[in-house]
Amino acid sequence: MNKQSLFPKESKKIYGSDVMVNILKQHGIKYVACNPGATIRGLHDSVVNDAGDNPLTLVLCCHEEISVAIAHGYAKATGQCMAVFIHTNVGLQHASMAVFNAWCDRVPILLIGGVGPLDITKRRPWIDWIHTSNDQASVLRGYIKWEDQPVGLYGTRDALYRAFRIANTEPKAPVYVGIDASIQEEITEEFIQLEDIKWLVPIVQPQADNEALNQLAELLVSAESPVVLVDYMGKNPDSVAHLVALAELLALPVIDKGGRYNFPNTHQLYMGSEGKEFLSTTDCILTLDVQDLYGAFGYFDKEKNIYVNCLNDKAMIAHISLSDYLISSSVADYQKLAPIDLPIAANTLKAIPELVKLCKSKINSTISAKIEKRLGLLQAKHLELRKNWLLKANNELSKNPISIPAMVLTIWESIENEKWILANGGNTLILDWIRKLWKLDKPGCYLGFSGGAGLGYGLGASIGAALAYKNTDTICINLQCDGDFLFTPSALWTAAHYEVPLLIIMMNNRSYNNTKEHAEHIAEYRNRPRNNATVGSDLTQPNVDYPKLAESFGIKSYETIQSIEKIKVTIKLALAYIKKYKKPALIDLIIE
Ligand SMILES: Cc1ncc(C[n+]2csc(CCOP(=O)(O)OP(=O)(O)O)c2C)c(N)n1
Ligand SMILES: [Mg+2]
Repeated sequence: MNKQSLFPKESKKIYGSDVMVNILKQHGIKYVACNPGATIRGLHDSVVNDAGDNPLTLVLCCHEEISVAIAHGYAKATGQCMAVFIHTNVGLQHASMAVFNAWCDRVPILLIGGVGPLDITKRRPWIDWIHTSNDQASVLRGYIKWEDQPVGLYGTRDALYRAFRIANTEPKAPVYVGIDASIQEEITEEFIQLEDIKWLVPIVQPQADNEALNQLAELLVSAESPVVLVDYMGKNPDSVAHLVALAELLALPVIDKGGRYNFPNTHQLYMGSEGKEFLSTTDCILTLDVQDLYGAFGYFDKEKNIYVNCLNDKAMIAHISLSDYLISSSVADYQKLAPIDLPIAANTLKAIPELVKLCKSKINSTISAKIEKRLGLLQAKHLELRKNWLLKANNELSKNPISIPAMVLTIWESIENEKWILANGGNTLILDWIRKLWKLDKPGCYLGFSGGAGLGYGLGASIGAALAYKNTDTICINLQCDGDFLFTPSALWTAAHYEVPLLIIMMNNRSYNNTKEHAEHIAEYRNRPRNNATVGSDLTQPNVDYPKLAESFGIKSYETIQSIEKIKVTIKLALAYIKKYKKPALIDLIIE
């Protein structure tokens, strides 16, 4: 990078925020989402007046929660960090919910906050006093990986380099740097060294201990009915091929909790997300980046309101993860403590190929015969599972209102020959059916869930993913729950303005259905009328007119769909529109 290209051509003077923006560009950052404000006006000016190479695109958002959700979705779609500029204490409070989601989902985001000015002689009366907080980052402290509020431009330079490295070192997570408005606006007398590429070298990831991996290989090879449980391993998409190799080598059934795309669901060793019968009979479980390990060993019985553990006592458990390297003492997303016989701290991307090598070296003819026999049984099991899932969905095709399995199947049949990725899958039930019925066989085709289950995620995250696919022929699909949507409907403006290739299909049950289910359950338990469960959970009177709302933001929409027959034809029209005009579209679908 040469010095000339770093700063606006017309301007002879270089400002603090020019240096900051160039540091972002050095890291390959392309987009910065923001809702503007006085404490980030220096940064704002440096972005929009950048006459150098590869200027950043400012993605204007109508709420900071949307800015952060966009960065969240973008990071999952690309594996790259986005930056978000956040206007002081007020913007940070709006951003915090979405930062929480990104934290729980272990997604890197570079959050840059405007601060102050801390020097009271530089403050405007009233507003700069209200908008200056001591310890501003305290709003986020429980769910970011690192924070800094540097003093001076040199300190800010170091903080940004460090922030980027920390956010992108596994386990990845959001980081926050609060930058005094006056540092952004000061003229730099000296040129600040930017060319030291040693600051940009990526970290070498930790490999597992050799002895522990060898022990694990021994366990897996000698086991009678070993099982793999996987959840977030696919955060490194290259690890999927390694898991496929391991599973095929040993005929391991794979139970996929779906935090990311981990394993092709069409593979004969894919066994869905529950695997009750495998857990109850296995003698050895390998768990890979599973977030809720204890929860994954069983299921929650809604009727009885209890967790049922399916794991048999004799199973040896080995877990490969770096999760203990990033723990918050305030968010209990580390989950209930689970029993582990062989905990291995390592990056699964590096550990699994090494494990494959070790297992290969231990297979003899007796073990080969055992594996062969197991494979036959597992193939049959996989086919049976898929047949039953499809049967259930087909049996529901005539249901009215449209059922979730039937809807998921019909949407699949409408897009299977298109180039698509699933940017957001609504809620956990819809996602579960997607994993049962869609063909998910390429890394990147499925981006998981919100992480923190904080509503307001879907639309922003989908726009972030769709930004990554702008100017391509891939269409991002968002199965968008109505309740989640109503937290951040103004994200439609950003989708329209930046013309992202996004198909939004409203999962419109005119309800906080999850809330209604809780209300019904508790009423039943207390012997009270179930009918009142709709009070405080139904989103009716008035019904929201989503097509009209979308049109008002300049987004193409279609007549609300009430019957399953209309789904395919409407999706076809919407896809043709998105391909032709390279703009988003919305379909409103009434479901159960
Ligand atoms: C920020 C936030 N507020 C409240 C909740 C509690 N909550 C969980 S699910 C849910 C209803 C979600 O409704 P919708 O998105 O329409 O999905 P549905 O249950 O109808 O499928 C609510 C209110 C939450 N998870 N996050
Ligand atoms: Mg709903």
